[in-house]
Amino acid sequence: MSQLDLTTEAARRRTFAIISHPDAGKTTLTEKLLLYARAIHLAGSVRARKASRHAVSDWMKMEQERGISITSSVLQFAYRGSALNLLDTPGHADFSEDTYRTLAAVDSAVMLIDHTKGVESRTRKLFEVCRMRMLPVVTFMNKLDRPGLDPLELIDEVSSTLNLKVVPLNWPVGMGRDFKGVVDVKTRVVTLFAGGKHGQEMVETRRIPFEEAREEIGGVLMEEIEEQLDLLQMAGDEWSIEGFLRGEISPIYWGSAMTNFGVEPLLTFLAENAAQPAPRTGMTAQPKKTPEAIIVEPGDENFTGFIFKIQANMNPRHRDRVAFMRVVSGRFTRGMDVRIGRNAEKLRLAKPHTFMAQERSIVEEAFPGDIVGLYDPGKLRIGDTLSGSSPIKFDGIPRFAPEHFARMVLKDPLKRKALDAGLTQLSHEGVVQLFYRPELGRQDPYLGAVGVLQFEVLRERLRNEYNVKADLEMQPFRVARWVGGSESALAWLKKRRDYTLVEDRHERPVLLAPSEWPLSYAMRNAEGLELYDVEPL
Ligand SMILES: Nc1nc2c(ncn2[C@@H]2O[C@H](COP(=O)(O)OP(=O)(O)OP(=O)(O)O)[C@@H](O)[C@H]2O)c(=O)[nH]1
Ligand SMILES: [Mg+2]
Repeated sequence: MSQLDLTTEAARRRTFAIISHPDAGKTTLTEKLLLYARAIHLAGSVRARKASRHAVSDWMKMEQERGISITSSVLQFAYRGSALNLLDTPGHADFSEDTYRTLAAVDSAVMLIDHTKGVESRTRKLFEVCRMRMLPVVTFMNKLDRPGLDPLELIDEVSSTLNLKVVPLNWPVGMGRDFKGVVDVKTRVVTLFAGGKHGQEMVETRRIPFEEAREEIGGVLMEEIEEQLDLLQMAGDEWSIEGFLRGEISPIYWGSAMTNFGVEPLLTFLAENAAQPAPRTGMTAQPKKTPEAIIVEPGDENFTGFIFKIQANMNPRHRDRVAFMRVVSGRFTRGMDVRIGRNAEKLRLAKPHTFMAQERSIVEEAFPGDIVGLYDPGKLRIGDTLSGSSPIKFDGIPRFAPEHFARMVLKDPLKRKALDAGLTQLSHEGVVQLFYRPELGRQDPYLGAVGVLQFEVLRERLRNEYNVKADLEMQPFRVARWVGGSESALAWLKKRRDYTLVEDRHERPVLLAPSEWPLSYAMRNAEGLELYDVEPL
């Protein structure tokens, strides 16, 4: 393949995640974007999840029963000449680790705001992660089919709580039962919506000039809108695509994922303007050579990618393990040999595939920005870098310190082996983190989670997938810190009986404590002690 083809293919890619507080409508919107890209024919209402048709991206049994998203799912589709990779993320705080990892794999984010509620707490946290990574963020005000906040006040709230410049690119015509359409802020062309079979099918749209809409819809509403648009023009921030791509300005679209009103303008914006694949920084990782800092560009000929998520048993009929890889540079081809940066081991990528929720199809090739599923023979870890030539390591994906701890108590002692296998596998997926007690070796580890629901997922999956019934025994710890710094500080901690020291998956010391207090005591008394709340990479 020529350099030109590679660059063209990379430039077509748009890889983005949808983020928000729980229940703002991410999964519903995901489905509607697919509907409008004609990747599915009929949308299954998320609300009717308990019935037979489930939302395409909520495939796990628990997700379907509870109607919430637990893990991120990947969907790939084409629209207007662009190749889109969409990642639907869980909003629930207990699964935020999964969302943080997903944000490491995308180039833009769509932030959903329920306009009846404004900026909610999880949205704020997730936006901060986007800002840390300087991701461009598109805002979608959702649920306009219900009465909500005054649009001008709402954009003010977004701007001030997130400390972000926002620029509406369209504007709602009415809301609630009177939500009739949207006006393009620049051209003032009004798009009116009708029909749509309660969101199952695309809506009928009609585009008319502002003046015509004034006659049709009624003077009062259109006059109010005209005033708002004039006000925006005078007092609002100016739109700039460069500012958006730098993560400084967020464009705002309005609509209803449920009724499909306003979904198409958002999709068009994403296909045309969402960020193209970005370069990535890392280090060379050739054995016995001094590592050097590198920047890998999407157009670099050598294939590179990294693993941001591992999921076992996606298909209950095959006990398989899938690693989700984001392509960073070069052209990926089926069956190619790569090296893992962590240990320079060689790996053949035999059966790569793309996703449409649980539907998968084999891919022959993939380009920068694409998300590819790899069959993992148990050799890959979250954060691993793969390279087509000499091994390299991209900057890793951090793990956050857990805040809840438990151990598993087996009901049937003969299932010990199955339990160990399940725990190891599920921890590689990031379902929970394992902490080993040095005196017990690899047996009976402590389990750590950022949110308690992670434990429920663990127990459920152990039962369904490993046929292991076990009870959780909660542990009194609330804080975990990775221990670094001087040897003498570590020795100080080890000598004192009142500190619980365990080991993480890489045999690194981790301190567990019931509160922050013992940590500050240790910091004051153990010279040279360093404690980290994000895993050292
Ligand atoms: N009225 C109205 N309801 C909506 C709209 N979009 C989504 N909903 C409803 O809001 C609820 C939550 O929708 P989901 O799409 O599951 O929300 P989510 O953000 O994916 O939720 P989590 O993944 O659990 O964080 C469902 O009952 C949807 O039917 C909308 O535009 N209007
Ligand atoms: Mg969801």
